[in-house]
Amino acid sequence: MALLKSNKVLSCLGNITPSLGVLSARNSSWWGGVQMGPPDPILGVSEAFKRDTNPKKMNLGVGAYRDDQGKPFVLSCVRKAEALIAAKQLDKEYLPIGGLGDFSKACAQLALGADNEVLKSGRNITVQTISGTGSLRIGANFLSRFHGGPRDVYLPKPSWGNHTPIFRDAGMQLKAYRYYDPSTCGFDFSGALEDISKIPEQSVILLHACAHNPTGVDPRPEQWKEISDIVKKRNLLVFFDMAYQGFASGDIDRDAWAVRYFIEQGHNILLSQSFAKNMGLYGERVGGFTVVCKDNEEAKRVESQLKILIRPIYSNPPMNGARIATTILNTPDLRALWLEEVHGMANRIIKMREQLSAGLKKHGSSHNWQHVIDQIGMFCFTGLKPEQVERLTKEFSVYMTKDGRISMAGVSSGNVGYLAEAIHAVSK
Ligand code: KET
Repeated sequence: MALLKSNKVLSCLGNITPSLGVLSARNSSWWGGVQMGPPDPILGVSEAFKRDTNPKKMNLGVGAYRDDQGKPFVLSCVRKAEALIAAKQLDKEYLPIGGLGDFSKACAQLALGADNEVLKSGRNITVQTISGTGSLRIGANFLSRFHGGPRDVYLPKPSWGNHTPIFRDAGMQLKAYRYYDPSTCGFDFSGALEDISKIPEQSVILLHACAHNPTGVDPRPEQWKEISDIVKKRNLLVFFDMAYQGFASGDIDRDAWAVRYFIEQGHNILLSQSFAKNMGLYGERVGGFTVVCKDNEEAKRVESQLKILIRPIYSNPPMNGARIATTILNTPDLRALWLEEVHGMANRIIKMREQLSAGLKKHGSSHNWQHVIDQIGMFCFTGLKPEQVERLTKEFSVYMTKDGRISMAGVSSGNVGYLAEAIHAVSK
């Protein structure tokens, strides 16, 4: 009886037409002024790729490593570290604001070298961050709040597309220095030196530590030395972005050379690190942010402010990826396996560069594609024009960023021939 009654009540309520007041509240809009924004220049490419039904489609947009079957690649050292961690049945308590202490230590050692004077004297502060992007943003926020010099950040031209919004959203102003010379598809050394020598003192300069994105062009050691001299003369604050340690040469230490050289030369740098690429931990979001300070006392003060900055943004970072990276870095067998695997990934990309260039020749391309081989790291800055990129996508389902960058990490023995044919077709 009671059930019947309540059912009746419910059906009654269902028949009630909402009053005008309710209707208008529902139909009125808070967000009428919000305009449709454009898709992200890099991650938007992956979205478009997913919608394409062509079985030959290739995603050469985002810099994410694929194996030679074109499949996402989880490193064996990662699988093994995960098994070790699972067996420990660890808790899921909050990490400290600055993240897992063992991770931060291992992360700084990896970049600076374990015997670096900076680490021995404790004049660095390294915090665990939400991958490289989170690290850059924490750094940008820190600059915005505490850097006494000009609010200008000088980026290489071109730079990773996300650098601009990261610093801009943190309240910094973006400027640029010449970096890439389209006529040689190489480093514009004299242009860079000339521009850097005119940067107002105490400004911030962003340098890609290795495997420059998107150009794949790095300064040589003797060029880095001159850059360091000029940067010192201008008294600039250096922010290194190291998202590809190991991907340039296949050797972790060689790829950290510029960072270590600058520190040796007395630059108290800021450093962003990412383990997305070199450990394949993309979605785990593992990174580090380091400030090299004058001394340990300064490092302590900076640390206190980094914590104050991080706490209201995300409170503290996630633990899983940091545990994986720490286990790999601190377990000798796994670390050795990791170094081998990094080498393997870098080598596979080099092979693809050679095959792509050979394929273009085979198809009779009359252009000089030497830069496909010469450029390093994950990307090739092809020099293709936006119209050619558009044709590659429309006619061949080859997805890449509009600036002509292709992620070589997405090329495999199975599709390199098709890519060469497609590039030749739109560039002949
Ligand atoms: N710095 C550089 C130079 C960089 O290329 C990336 C990622 C990052 C930092 C940050 O990566 P994270 O996953 O936050 O650690 N670049 C690739 C992915 C992306 O755009 O998000 C890319 O250029 O394809």
